[in-house]
Amino acid sequence: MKLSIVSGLNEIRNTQDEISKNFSKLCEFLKSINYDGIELSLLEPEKIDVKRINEIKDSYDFEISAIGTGSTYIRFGYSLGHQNEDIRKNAIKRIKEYVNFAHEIQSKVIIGLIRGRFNFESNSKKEKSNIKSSLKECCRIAENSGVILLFEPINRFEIDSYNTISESIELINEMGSGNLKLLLDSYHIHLEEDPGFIWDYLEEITDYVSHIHLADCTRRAPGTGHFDFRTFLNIFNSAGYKDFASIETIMKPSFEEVASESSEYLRLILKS
Ligand code: LER
Ligand code: MN
Repeated sequence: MKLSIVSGLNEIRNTQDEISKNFSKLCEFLKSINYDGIELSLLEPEKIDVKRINEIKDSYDFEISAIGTGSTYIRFGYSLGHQNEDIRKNAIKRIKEYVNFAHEIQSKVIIGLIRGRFNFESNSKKEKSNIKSSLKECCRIAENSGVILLFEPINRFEIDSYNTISESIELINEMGSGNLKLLLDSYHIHLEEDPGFIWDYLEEITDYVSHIHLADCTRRAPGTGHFDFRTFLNIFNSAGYKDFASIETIMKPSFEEVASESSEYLRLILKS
């Protein structure tokens, strides 16, 4: 299992030189504390000089584990489940940009918060149907570029549908695309899944999983709360999981401290 952590590049405000310099600094720091890669949360990937990013990541022998897309919903209001067709189309257009970028840097694209939330003009049934038709288009885009999409079940306080793993797997099966895989986030598991059955259930579905997010039950660094990371990660290790586990937490007291402490704690767990 490889280890990464989420960061942004501030591609909206920064110049190409600033983006490259920051990315290079991030790679150098993370490499020095035993990370294998970085997950990038981006708003406009097309603004980034992908050739320079590739050169920097290769010079550190580093990977970009996944691309986060949730800011498209938060900043632009575009979402895959929206009742307005133009807004859905805009979200799909943005996914195309993310997929192009991911193709260039050999990464994967997350389908999480970009599903959106429904408002008073819609309802749960309509939202699900909109998500399904949008996701079908996203799958075709991903298939044409050979990029994996990572569908993330997200807790009910942040999003209205596909909160649980089983609902998400049902959707993945229905989509029938080899390019649509599952992203599991320990924080959402803690909030949504039945603690009595979750470990047995996870053993059954490891083949669907192609990315993992790690945060403790307070959404702080792993090891600061009571989520059982040893049991969780060992299920995937025993199943021969070779993809990334990525730290996605509140970065307090600081990004640097969360990164170092999480790496130390998780490397210890993964060894034992
Ligand atoms: C995104 O990966 C996620 O987990 C959401 O809860 C947004 O933070
Ligand atoms: Mn997540």
